[in-house]
Amino acid sequence: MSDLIIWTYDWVPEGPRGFVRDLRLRWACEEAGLAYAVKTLPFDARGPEHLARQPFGQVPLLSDGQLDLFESGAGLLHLARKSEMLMPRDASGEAQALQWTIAALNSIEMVTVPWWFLEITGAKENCLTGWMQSRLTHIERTLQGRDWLAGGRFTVADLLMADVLRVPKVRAFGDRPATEAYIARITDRPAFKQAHAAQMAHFAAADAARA
Ligand SMILES: N[C@@H](CCC(=O)N[C@@H](CS)C(=O)NCC(=O)O)C(=O)O
Repeated sequence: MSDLIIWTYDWVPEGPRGFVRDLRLRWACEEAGLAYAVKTLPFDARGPEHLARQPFGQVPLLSDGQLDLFESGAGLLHLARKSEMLMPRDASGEAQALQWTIAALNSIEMVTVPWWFLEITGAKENCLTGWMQSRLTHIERTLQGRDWLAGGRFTVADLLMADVLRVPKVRAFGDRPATEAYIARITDRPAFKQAHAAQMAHFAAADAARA
């Protein structure tokens, strides 16, 4: 029995299924061959117990024995310390993987999430479009020259960057062939498919339990 527990919601509406961020942690465990269990927190009633463990009432959480971690990025880096599969052990490869992991969160997702949120809320003019376009253009140029972001091979940074970029509205925005090939290649990995299928099955079972 593993000490790793990934916490997600007991149920979510259809829209976010396949994109709830517990998938990042499931995917990393699958890549690294780390055993894990999945447990749930109520989606509808986020009480003090949830808030004590995740100050924003969100998921995912990662438990490792006595350690409880929130923020999917923190969870990924914790898992990466357990497996060279996710993070190179040489100083340069590790530094590059850390750099690109933070870039995925702080230079790309920081723009893409508010952008698509404005899109789905039907804002007449999305004032973040120019900013996002600029970031995506820079990523496209970066990916034109390489298959991977760090250390010349797949790392946790690619897992996270691909997960950030695969959001349908972002993916459909503009014509960025290198980025599209990157997302397609990375989400074709068996570990992604396993994690994705497991999340979809989890929420389908939740529907059945509610019915
Ligand atoms: N920065 C957080 C974001 C977590 C997040 O947005 N979680 C979503 C599910 S993917 C959530 O719990 N949404 C419900 C809410 O914000 O109330 C992380 O990466 O863990």
